[in-house]
This record gives sequence, structure tokens and C-alpha cells, in this order.
Amino acid sequence: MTSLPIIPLPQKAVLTGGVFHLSTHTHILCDEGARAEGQYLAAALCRGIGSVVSLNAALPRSAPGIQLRINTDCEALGSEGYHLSVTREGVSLHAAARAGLFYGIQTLLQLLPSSVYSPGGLEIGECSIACVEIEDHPRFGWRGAMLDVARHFLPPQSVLKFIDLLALHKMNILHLHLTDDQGWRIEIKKYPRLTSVGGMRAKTLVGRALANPADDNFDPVSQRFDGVAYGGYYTQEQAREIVAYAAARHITVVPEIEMPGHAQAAIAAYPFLGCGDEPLEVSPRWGIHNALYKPTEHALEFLRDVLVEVMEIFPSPYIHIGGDEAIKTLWQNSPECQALKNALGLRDEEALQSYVIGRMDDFLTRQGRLLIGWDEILAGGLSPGAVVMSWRGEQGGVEAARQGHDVVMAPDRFTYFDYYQSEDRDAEPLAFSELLTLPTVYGYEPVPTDLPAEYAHHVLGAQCQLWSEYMPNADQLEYMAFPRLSALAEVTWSSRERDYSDFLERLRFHLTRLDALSVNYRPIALP
Ligand code: TNX
Repeated sequence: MTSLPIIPLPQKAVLTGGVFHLSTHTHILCDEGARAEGQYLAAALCRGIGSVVSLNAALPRSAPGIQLRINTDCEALGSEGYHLSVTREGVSLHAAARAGLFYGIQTLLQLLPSSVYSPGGLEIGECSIACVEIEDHPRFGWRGAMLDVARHFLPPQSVLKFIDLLALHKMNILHLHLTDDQGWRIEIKKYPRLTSVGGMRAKTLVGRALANPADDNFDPVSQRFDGVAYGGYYTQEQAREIVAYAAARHITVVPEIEMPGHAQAAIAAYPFLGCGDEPLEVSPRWGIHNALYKPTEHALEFLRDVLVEVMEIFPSPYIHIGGDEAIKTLWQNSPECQALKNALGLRDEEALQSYVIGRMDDFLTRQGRLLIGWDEILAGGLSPGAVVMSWRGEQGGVEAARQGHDVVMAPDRFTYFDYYQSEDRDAEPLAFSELLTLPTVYGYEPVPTDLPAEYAHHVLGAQCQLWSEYMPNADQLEYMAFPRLSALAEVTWSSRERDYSDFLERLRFHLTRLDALSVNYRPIALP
């Protein structure tokens, strides 16, 4: 191996020869400011070794041990960077801020045998750490993953496990897609029917989504359903626990409330929100739906009320309002929507969508938050602070950055982890029909080549999307997420100069960590 088995690859790492032996006498020494990270490290070591590693804030700096320190000398490495030095005498980890210490700890744990990740798995006698000097910092500030908990719900315990896996990979954003046509997954006190009605569907499509009911070739007879009621949602208390657990791991949870489309579950719960005359059910099938919020003051007030409660739970500076795939037919056919459009002097339904997004943007901005949405929100103009998530390729991202918006790259061809991982689809569990292989993820470059350099700083980073139509449970989610997420971690953290075959060598070792953590990753043949 040309480099240490660390994923994501650090910016600079030099082996200096010799080892440091960790023993039951090793202390973790920390500054007051590093105490939380010291406790995290102590807990991780105690879990792995199955015995006590003591944390001591009072010992002199010269004492042997693992020293964690907030150090302004490290400011050049940024708030997420760190300097890790392992010598025969001890370990010192310095960073300008807590996040940097946290990432340094992740690296330190990766310098130990993989068994450190399994409870009681590590013998104290095996705890030797190669002497090394590492200076590291991330390339991008947005290193994310999106969980679609709407199509299939992920129980809180599984979300916490996923958060730990993000932390292992030094990722810092968990985007929760909380609402969609097939389910509403977050308790909103003012509107209890969102979860009591919108959180439950009567049945679920078996197999692949067929065409849209709106399409000519739609054949309702050939759609099969399982006949089993399906539901689930996070109480506000559970959501707060998830947020706190993530925050302790320097991960921001970005909530998404979809609008104006992908709204069928909400409309099923509160029909006044919709614009059709027919009552709607929480959708049991996949694919794009026609249901959308009616852009009246009444519906906008509902959306604001929802966002108020969402903002109380999620301190994230970014609030995601969806914005994708809103079919406008119902607006076109509704006399009330047409009257509204005309009264507002709007040209067409696209302008009506951008009016809705604009109202939400004003509202969120006044609350001190930033609106983020899928790239469709670009149509019609956006407020300066709004952030665009580019999913339909890279063009939305390029366009938004040129207009001065920050962007998060999420192009489907490189970041949709619901796509198949191999050409041999018959050998794979059912997935979305497209293909996205590990080398393709690894080769992804978040700064689009056709984006002029002066706008490159608008690219905050990238994230993967785990759309869950075909991920009914945590096992399948992990199968689709790993090892592709390990590749994406490297895309967003490491320098552009890296090598796929070197990654695969490190991955061989990394998979033993995932084994120790009982992750159901997709097995791959390694050279
Ligand atoms: C498009 S990407 C969607 C999702 C689907 C996904 C399936 C986006 C913003 N919308 O609703 O789950 O494709 O790959």
C-alpha cells in the first residue's frame, strides 16, 4: 500500500518509523475546550477495548498519553482541519476548533486495528499505532448524504447508526427528506393529521414503478400492491435526539419539507391544501405525481406554520424546501389558481412556482435561515442567499453559481445511490433502473469543468442521494450506500490528486471496519 489505510485520504501523511503502544495506563489529556472530543475518544476506545481508558484534564502537558488541544496555531488548517502527531512517546492532536479534533480522532481510530470498531473486539496488547505526522483538512465544507425517509421510513436507531457511519467518513451533512407523496414523517403539533393520516399508506407498490398515470402507456392493471399498511414518523422528541446525536459528531441535519409538488401525503391529510376536487390517498406507488399545494394564502400559512416547528427542531442554517418535479397541470386546470396567477400578474405556472418559493425564501430569510432547494427553484429568479442543489446534471449548479448562489452538487449520474451498482442487474436487488458504479462515484469532480474559476468558491461540496423507493429497510439502505459513500467521502474531503487503485487498496482494509460495525455493504471483488 502506498498510503496508510485511511479513508478519506488525508492531505498529508508521513510515516516516521516506530510505534506508540496504547496501554491501560494511557491517559487522554485534554484542554477544557477539547473535553467533549476527549470524552468521545475515551468512549470509542473503551467500547473497542472493553476496559477503561481514563480521561484527565488535570495532568501536565508533558505526561505521556493522547493529548487533545485546541490550538490557534492550527488556524491555517481551517475549523475542520487538524494536526496529528504520533511518536513513540505519545499522541498529540491539535486543531483550531472542536470539529478538527473530531476528525483527527476519526483518523486516529483508523490507525488502530479494525477491531476497535467492534465492542470488546480489541485486545489491549494489539493497540500499537504507527508513528506518523498528519496534517489534514477537507477540500469542501459540504460533505453530505440525503436519506429519503418518506418512501420508506428509517427508525431512529438506524438513523443514529448511519450518523456514526457518516462520522467515520468525516462527512458533515445529513439531509433528511422528510415528506413526499408516499408519506409525511415528522410530527407537526399544529397539524396532527400530517402524521396520523399522512404518515400511513394503505399499501405499497410491489416491484418497479411503471409509467405515470398521466402517461398514455399507463396500465393500472399491471401494477401490483402488497396490501399491507405501511407507516412511521419521527416524534419531535425523536427528531431532536437525532439532531443532538448528529451535532455531537459535527454533523448538521438539514430538514427537507417538499413543496409545491411531492405533496400528496399532506394533501391526503388536509384536503384544503390541494387544488383537485377528488380526495387523495397517501400514495402507494412510486414515480412523479400530480398533486401539488394550492398557492393560496391559506396554504402558504400552513407551510409557514410547518416550517416554524421544523426550525425549532432543526437548528441547521439551511432549510430545504424541495421544489423538484412539480407538475403544474392541476394549477392550469384550477380556476382558483388561474385567478390567483392573474391577480399576481404572473406570466405562467412556472412563475407561480417561483412566487411560492419566493414567499418561503422571504420567510426563511427573515427567520435568519437560508433556503435551499432542488435546481428547479432557479427558474424565475431567487433571493441572493438561496442555495441550489443541482440534481439534473451539473447545469443547474453552473447556472446558479454564475448567478452568485452557493450550490451543492448532487447530479444524479454521480450521486444517486438508488441506481444499480453493477451491470449485472439480475444479480442485484431491485433498484432504480440506472447505473452508478463505484469508480464513477470515485471519479466525480464536484467543481464542474465548465464553471469559470471565479465562481468555483460557490461550490460548497457534494452529497449522495439515497432515494428509498427500493430500499425498504436499513439493510438495503446500507447495501446501496456502501462502499459508494466511502468513495464520495474521498471526493468531498481529499485532494483532487488521488488514485482509484490506491483507494481500492485502502478500501480492502476499510471494509474490515465496516464488518466490525456490522454494515451490510455491497461486497466487491478487489484486485
Ligand atoms: C427524482 S431528484 C426525484 C425523487 C426520486 C428519484 C429517484 C429529485 C429531486 N426527485 O423524487 O426518488 O428521482 O431516483
